[in-house]
Amino acid sequence: MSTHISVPPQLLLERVLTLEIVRVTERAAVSAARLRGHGNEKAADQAAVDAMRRELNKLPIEGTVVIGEGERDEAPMLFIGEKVGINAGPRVDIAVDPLEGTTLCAKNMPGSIATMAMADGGTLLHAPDVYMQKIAVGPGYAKGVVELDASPADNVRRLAKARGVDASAITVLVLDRPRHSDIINGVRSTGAAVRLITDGDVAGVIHCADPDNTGVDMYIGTGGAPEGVLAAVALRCIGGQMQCRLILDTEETRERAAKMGVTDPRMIYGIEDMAKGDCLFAATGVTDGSLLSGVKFRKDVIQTETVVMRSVTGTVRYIKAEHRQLEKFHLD
Ligand code: VTB
Repeated sequence: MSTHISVPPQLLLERVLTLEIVRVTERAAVSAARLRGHGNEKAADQAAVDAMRRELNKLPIEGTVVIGEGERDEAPMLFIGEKVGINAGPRVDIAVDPLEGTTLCAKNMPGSIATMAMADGGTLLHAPDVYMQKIAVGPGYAKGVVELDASPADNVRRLAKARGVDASAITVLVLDRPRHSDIINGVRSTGAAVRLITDGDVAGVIHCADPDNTGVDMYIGTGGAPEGVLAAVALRCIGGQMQCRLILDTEETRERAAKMGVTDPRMIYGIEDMAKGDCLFAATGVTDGSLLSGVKFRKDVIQTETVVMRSVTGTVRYIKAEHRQLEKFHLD
């Protein structure tokens, strides 16, 4: 396919595509938001996936989905390996979570987002859809200030010391799951606070990057690996530290991971192991949340709020958009 684009591919990824990926997450968010509170997770997710795929296929990229809705057999769209874009332009890796927090959206609870990342081709970790242990803190600490294999109590103390505060001044964000009871008890044993979330650990990790405004100093727990890679891209742009390990506790998961190039099943991944090239990250609020406002349907306007980040400069932009050509959105 021919293209009239004469912008050098590198510049495209660095700058021009920044706004393009905003369009993608905006459209996915609007589509999902129409189904907010309808109690139907699948329908909301499908709407976001359809919209995201449609928009991705308009972009001047040769894109490959490396983090997607799942592996080909179980995901009809935006599956890992799917090619997206107009097949002209820079070769890029795409990571998507068209509706992060499907349950939050279905129940119309705070914190669901439409999110994606784009990176130089071959630079994102190809993670299978398995669980991943994660720990994350924001920028400004010495490398290794907290560690995945240290105990939660130890990590709280180390972080408190680095901040020059008492452990009781630290808040740790944790997914509310029975599997995290030891983490929760360990954190609380130091006097630190736990903030529990029911879903949405991409936004959860991002909260750590701005503790003064979010009140969250650290994220600890086991969530999805795809969400881990997306969060790593965001922290790559804004700064911070993350350590993660895939949970490959069965022959089947180890085989799936091996097929994607994972040679050491016990490897601890830092941010640069998950996102080693230049990258972009965007997320649009679906329901209202502490990071982003949700989609608002007004009489003649649809309003969205998106955060978009670039690793090259570390620029973080919050884009509040008012969409007036509503007929375009009736496709969704
Ligand atoms: C997290 C969270 C997601 O899955 O990754 C979580 O960020 C982990 O899995 O929003 P379990 O729900 O199985 O514990 C989600 O909640 C999405 O399902």
